[in-house]
Amino acid sequence: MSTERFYITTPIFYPNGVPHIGHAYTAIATDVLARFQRLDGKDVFFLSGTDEHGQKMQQTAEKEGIKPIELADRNSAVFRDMLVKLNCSNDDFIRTTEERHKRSVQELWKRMEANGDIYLDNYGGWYSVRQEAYFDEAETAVGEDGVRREPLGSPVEWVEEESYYFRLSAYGDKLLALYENNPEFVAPTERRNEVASFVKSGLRDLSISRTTFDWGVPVPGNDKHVMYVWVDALTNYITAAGFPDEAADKWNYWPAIHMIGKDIVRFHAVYWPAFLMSAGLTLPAKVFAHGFLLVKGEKMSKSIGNVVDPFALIEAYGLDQVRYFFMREVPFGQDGSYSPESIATRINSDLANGIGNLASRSLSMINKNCDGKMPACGALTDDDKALLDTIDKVIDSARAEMASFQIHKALAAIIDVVADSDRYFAGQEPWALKKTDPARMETVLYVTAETVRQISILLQPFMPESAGKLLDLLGIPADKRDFRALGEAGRLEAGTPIDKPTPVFPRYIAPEEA
Ligand code: ME8
Repeated sequence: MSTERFYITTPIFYPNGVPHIGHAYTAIATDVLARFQRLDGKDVFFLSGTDEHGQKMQQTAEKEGIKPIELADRNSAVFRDMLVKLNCSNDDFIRTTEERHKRSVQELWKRMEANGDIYLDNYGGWYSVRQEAYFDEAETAVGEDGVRREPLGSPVEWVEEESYYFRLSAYGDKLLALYENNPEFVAPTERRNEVASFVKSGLRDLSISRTTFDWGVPVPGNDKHVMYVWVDALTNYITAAGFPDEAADKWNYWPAIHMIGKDIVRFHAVYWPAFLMSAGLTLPAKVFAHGFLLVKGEKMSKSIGNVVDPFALIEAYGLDQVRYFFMREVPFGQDGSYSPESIATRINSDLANGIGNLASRSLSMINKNCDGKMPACGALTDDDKALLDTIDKVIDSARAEMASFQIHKALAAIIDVVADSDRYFAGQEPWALKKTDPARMETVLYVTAETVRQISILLQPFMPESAGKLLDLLGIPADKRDFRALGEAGRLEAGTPIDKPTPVFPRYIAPEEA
């Protein structure tokens, strides 16, 4: 039987600036999904990368007096470094300036053209010389002086340039049929409704080339034109699966699940499937749009000065703490707010006082009272069975929640068992049993440690390093850490040496209190 494949992507990020916490959030969530499926036995391909062409890149480079490729090289490396620092397990990192991508996007263009969906016409719009950008008529307004201006106030004039168009208008019904027949194609539901109503309101053909700048992939057969950056960018997802080499094994990863922010749903759920339909290629498996991270309820922006640097956040709180916080705190798919207080609370209540404390209490008792070895498990009482039954079944709910991208609920289901175990441990009073019934104490410690084992295995996608440390403390070998080892199949082995545990989740103390 061949292993089921699972292909998942982040958006490819614009390297015209450095990453912020929003980029990190997408990357962490996608990594959690990828790691979960890998531990669950799937053959996973996880892709991220940078989107390096377009007018904005060219303009930023000009302002800095460097070449666009120099800007792209510099900042793409920072995004790549962010993924490393976040401990993301991506299998590839694509840059749209790579040769493999040029070949792929030009082939996609040719197929759409061969299908009769690309034609040359004039593109007309209100153009601001100062902004070097077109604006929709609705975005502009005529002032008292009779001059039409764009929202930032620079004058606009009607400009026409030659442009290739994609016959998007021909795909409205097909797209609506896609959303209808495959209701899970775009998620969550609000996003699906939003794209469906956008398509229902009528699609206009899409201008897909530019002649006013040259930082892009040339249009095949007419290199006066470079491709519109979204045609170029979206195609990265098939480039990385080896397109146009559809005979190669790698192509079997396609279609992918696209994880994105809610700002770019239209591109992924309208334009992208239309391009693929036109080229006769398989559509993505799914487009899931998560919400936006807000800082104390406010949108992050450079002008407010509240943009959070992911590197600084990791430095302040620790990587796994940051990963845990965002995955647990924000209902995945909705907007979520971040504040230093909320992150400190989560770290202390769920990690330091929660799983950290449970592991250290039970393992120190084992180390001290059971000859530094995992004790044997005696006859099970109803309380023991109830706790083991709870932890043995968590994978079922976690799997179901992850399959519907309810990452926060999957994580809650796992971490909630810590409270059950704490109650069990307190109720059984192993410290009292030490004198009255040492064999019973051993069983209680065994059952508690077994719960810690399974919680740790399940926490690996969320906090890979810390969960790994917990499994090290329990002496679990590398080949017994995937989801096949959950439940009875992987029960702890009596006699395994247990050292005095080192703390995995220290309490967070704000610097001014320290
Ligand atoms: O849009 N909260 O790149 P980009 C949560 N190159 N996520 C956020 C966020 C926030 N405040 N801000 C950004 C592009 N993001 C294109 C994509 S794909 C073919 C091309 C995340 O660098 C979110 O995932 O502007 C959003 O979709 C993405 O960063 C935009 O990154």
